[in-house]
Amino acid sequence: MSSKISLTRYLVEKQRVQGHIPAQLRLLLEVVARACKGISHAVNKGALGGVLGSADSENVQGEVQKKLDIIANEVLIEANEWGGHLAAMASEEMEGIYVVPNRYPKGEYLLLFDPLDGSSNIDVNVSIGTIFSVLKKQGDDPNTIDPVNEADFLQKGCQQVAAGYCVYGPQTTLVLTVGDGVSMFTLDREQGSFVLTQEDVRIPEDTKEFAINMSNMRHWDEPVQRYINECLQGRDGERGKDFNMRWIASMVADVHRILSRGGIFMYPWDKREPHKPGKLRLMYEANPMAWLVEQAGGAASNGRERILDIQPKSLHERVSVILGSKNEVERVTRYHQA
Ligand code: AHM
Ligand code: MG
Repeated sequence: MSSKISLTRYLVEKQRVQGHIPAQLRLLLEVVARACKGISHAVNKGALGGVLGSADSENVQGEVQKKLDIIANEVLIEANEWGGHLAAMASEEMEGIYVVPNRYPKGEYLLLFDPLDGSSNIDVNVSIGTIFSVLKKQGDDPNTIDPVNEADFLQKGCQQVAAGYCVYGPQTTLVLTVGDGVSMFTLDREQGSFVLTQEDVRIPEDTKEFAINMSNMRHWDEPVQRYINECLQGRDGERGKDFNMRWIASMVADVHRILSRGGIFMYPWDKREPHKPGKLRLMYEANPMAWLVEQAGGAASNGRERILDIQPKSLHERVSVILGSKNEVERVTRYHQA
């Protein structure tokens, strides 16, 4: 790339030259990126900033919150509530939706996020991230008609208008789609801005790398057992090739690797908590990642249907997730239909 393109310029061009996004959405994405920059600085400081460790509280899912979960949630809310581009927000860390206070102007967008994904990695200095999804409030003018409520959020993933994540790893990288491919931006700390470092990201259709928490193997359903067993048999088995395995326990970091060099990621339903469809959350984890992966030529399924086609019934709904290189995801889906 001859001259550096900042995220701001990239978005302005998407709005002005290509007409792909409205001004309000451009503003929203810039604000989310600014918030991610703030979270990245906090993550970077670690123990020096007093941000490590538990917060002695639980979120709506009954999970113990880390200090950084709460800090990241606050950074995202404070950055986004006053700009006039949003009607409301929803987060993994908040039970109900957060309606933009009446003292601020309201917009037509809805923002969902997992403020700090991979929380178990915070204190051990392993990559973590922020995942976000943007929907448009359906129907009427948000300034005059019905107040926003949870039902406005319950839209299928295929209705997202923007989605992305920011991974806080050796580099801080923001990955974004507005429905015309996937672009990556690396944070230039000296300049304080995200710089475009990869456009038109593509996931290879085939792979020899899988990501799953193997310690749960005995709890999986038969189709997932079958797929992983075949991978483990390597060149001596059905697949005729050796597979490699990676599991970072931060979905953001695992998906980032898959967008960078291919692979398949799975967090399937398992028998530990049979009443839950999976561990990961549909609306602010699976949907944005599924759209990014599809936009990069991959596939995303719950084993039975395309993730982006699932009609959400509640904000914190969980889902089984299988995503990544297309041919592998289709194979696992076939095994579920057998
Ligand atoms: P979190 O949002 O509370 O951090 O939980 C989601 C994370 C994913 O990032 C990751 O894929 C998974 O949980 C790891 O779970 P496990 O520790 O069961 O392997
Ligand atoms: Mg998460």
